[in-house]
Amino acid sequence: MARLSLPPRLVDWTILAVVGLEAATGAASLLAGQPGDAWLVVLHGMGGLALLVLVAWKLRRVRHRLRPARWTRRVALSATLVLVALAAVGTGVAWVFGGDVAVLAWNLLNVHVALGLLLVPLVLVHLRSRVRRPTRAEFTSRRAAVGYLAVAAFGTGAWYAQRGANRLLRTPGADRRFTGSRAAAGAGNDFPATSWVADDPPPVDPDAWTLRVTGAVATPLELAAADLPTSGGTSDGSAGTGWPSDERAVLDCTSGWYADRRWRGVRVGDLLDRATPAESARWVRFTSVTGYRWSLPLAEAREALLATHVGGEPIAHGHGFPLRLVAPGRRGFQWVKWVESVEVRTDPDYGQWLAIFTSGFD
Ligand SMILES: Nc1nc2c(c(=O)[nH]1)N[C@H]1C(S)=C(S)[C@@H](COP(=O)(O)O)O[C@H]1N2
Ligand SMILES: [Mo]
Repeated sequence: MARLSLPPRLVDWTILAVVGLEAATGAASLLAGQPGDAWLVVLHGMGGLALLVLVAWKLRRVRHRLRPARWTRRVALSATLVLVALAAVGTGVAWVFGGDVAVLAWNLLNVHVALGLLLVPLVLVHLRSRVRRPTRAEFTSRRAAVGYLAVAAFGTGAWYAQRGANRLLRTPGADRRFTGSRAAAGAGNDFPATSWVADDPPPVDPDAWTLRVTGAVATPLELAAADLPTSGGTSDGSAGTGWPSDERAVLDCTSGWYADRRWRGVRVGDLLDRATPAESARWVRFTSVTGYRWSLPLAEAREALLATHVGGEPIAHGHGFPLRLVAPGRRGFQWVKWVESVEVRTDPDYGQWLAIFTSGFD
């Protein structure tokens, strides 16, 4: 492999490009909820494995600088960078093979994300120390072509080898969803209760709680808990109103687990029909008693559920009693719990990206 190496400057620039690719695909994978997004996660895995080759080439070239006698602050930073990069790839690989090590309150996937986030500033600082642009001749050389082929072949080959080994050995990583999440055991309410950051409200008193439907609607609504349908209706909504509705959907948390459940509740479209959205309506925003919120495009929101039940049981407090959003095809962090407000909007809500981090702090 060493003999296939890219020209030195190309190694450096390619490491930079691949770290950028990993950051982008890693971030995007947190939003990936549809099977059509699976390629993002595959590319992320192949890129991470390819990084191993590039780092090996790089280390071969600079290892003489890592002798303790010659350590400067800059070398220490570079050594940290290498360790963080290898740890990021290592935790990713360990996760894929079903590794289950908890570091304080964090699982391997959380640690992987944190290392990945740390890598970006480290690379940027490192970049300031020595940037030399590759020449055109280096780029178009035969050596470059061979080197890139070797990188791509290793990333792809190692990824398929990983998948084969996982299946063959039936590791706990073998039944991952395309997102990388593993099945949470249990039925009904028996799956992890998670908050994105700090949300931890006291139990919602159903007698004091109401659901408001407001915004760009002809008839704003206010429903009490007793007004929510809990039984009757049909599973597919075919018998007219579809109130209440049933749906099987997968709650897939970005911290690496998923729960496949039947949910029962109010189809948002049925709720909106009662309120009559304006012509200009485009978005529907769901807000929790904690201020946590998320919005969906109108057509998608109509298909979502506001669930009162999971697997035949009333939804427990930890999972969002009395009402939680079930947004099939969306990631868990978008499934707002303890919903008290549905607002029909004409424009998107960019502030939601901040609210999911800050809600619960007060
Ligand atoms: N109000 C509110 N809703 C929330 C969250 C939160 O922090 N606050 N966390 C989200 C995240 S990150 C996930 S994965 C799911 C978890 O749902 P569960 O606790 O029922 O498993 O709820 C989502 N809904
Ligand atoms: Mo989550």
